[in-house]
Amino acid sequence: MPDIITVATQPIAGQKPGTSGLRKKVKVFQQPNFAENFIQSVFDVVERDEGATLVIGGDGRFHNRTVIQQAIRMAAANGYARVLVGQGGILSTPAASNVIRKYGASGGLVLSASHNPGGPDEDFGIKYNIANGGPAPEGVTGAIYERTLTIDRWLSVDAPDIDLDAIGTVSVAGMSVEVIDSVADYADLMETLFDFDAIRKAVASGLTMRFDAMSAVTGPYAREILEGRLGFPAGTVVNGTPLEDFGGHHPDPNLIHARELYELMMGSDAPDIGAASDGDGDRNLIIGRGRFITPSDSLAMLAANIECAPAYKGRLAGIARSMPTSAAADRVAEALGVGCFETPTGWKFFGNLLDAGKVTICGEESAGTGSDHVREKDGLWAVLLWLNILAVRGISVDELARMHWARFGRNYYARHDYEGIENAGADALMDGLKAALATLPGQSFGALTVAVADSFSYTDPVDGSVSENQGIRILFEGGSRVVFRLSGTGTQGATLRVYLENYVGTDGDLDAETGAMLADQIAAAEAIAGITRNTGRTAPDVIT
Ligand code: VG1
Ligand code: CO
Repeated sequence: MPDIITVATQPIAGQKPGTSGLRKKVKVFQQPNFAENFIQSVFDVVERDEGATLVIGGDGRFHNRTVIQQAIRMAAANGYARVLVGQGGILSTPAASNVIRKYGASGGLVLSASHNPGGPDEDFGIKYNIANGGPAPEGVTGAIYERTLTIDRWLSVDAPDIDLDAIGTVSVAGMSVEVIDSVADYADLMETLFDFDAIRKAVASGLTMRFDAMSAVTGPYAREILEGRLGFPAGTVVNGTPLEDFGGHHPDPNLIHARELYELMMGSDAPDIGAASDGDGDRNLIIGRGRFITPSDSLAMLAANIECAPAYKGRLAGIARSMPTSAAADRVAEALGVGCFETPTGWKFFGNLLDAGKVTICGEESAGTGSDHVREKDGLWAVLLWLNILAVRGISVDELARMHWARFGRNYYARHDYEGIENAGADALMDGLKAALATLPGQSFGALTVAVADSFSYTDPVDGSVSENQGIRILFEGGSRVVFRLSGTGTQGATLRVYLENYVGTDGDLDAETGAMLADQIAAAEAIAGITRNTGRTAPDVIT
């Protein structure tokens, strides 16, 4: 046993994990004991055997290396036998999920605040993933939080920082620490899933793309796979070097923060496909030449064409989507005769369904798509599946989208975000909605009449756990809807998300402007929730 140092501490308020781990300003994480309290709380409550392996990696943002060095010392003091850490402290979120699974680790610490900006004055985050490679479910995050309320000491060892940049194995107070190649295992996994030969042939015959890594974690992964293994020319990947502050940008792959990519794709020099990924590599943006694909549509289109990818041929068990994600995927599930599941927001709710073999592909409207190959959403995976489908079918993104809508109809969809609003106003808005639920059915707002209004509650079909209050749903007669929820990933004030959806059948207008198709729903959302009255805002900050 190493000499263990016991450091006295006290509980620190505000360590409740949100939608995806604990996210705070870097300055908050830099307070004495803040990160240590949380990490020790994890080690105190999570399941593991003697001799357990822990995976550690992050998205490379400011403060990543500092926390990794401390976490390694704490792991040694807490009885772990082995730590696997990505070179330079880098592991994308899906790559970390893969490493946990591949090497039989008991879990992992994923250090990321995802699409939130990075740097000394921006955001940092810590998330714990369990042995299946997925985010800890609510039972575990709840136990971690409870522990942060009573913690009185954390454990460490007297050991210097290790060289995170040198691949190889070192000992830290008797615990083995392996610095591993961040990319190789992940790239090998992708090669087992997709028809790389077909994609290589398409590239050789002129398929072009741009991948914007947004100066975040996917740069090295995209270069190795797209330029290295698939033969896209050098320069296909732009902003490919991970920076601690993401070059001062939000590494959020949407039409606002990936504006340059969007403009390229709408212009006359557009390549066949444009794609981007977020801070930690689990989100994806897909834009064809002249055609943006909403994440909800992307899930449906990928599911409908998943047969093109060798690893999925003949084994699509089911499709899961988060509640606010559009119902486009449900129509595909119905047509294919496979299971269809609606979960609360956050990837942790997909884990049980994937483990039980009930679903093969999952997605969220927030640009997350993934499958049972890991237990996280996976940005590059989605891009590669799109490339695989385009290569095998020999069609463009736009053609594929039009064919899809002609067969299934189209779910016009948008999300309006009101960011950094006052907590009091946000709570008043949600409380007002809850209080009005019983009286809404039958009421009309402009052209729309409410059919059903409820607060979404989910019972996990595998373990029976219940998660309540997962968003307010207003379903209108005719099938359109509005959903309201508060974000669980922000670090300042509250963020209100309003999700808008309107389905048009195959005989309707399948190529209209989204804003126009949602005008009635937008007006109804304001009338029902009093957004301006409660938030002081007359327009959303971000529309995706
Ligand atoms: C957001 C998204 C949600 C996603 C979560 C984590 O959560 O809406 O779909 O799972 O971020 O994604 P919220 O609570 O802010 O709406 V990531 O790429 O930030 O790890
Ligand atoms: Co992310």
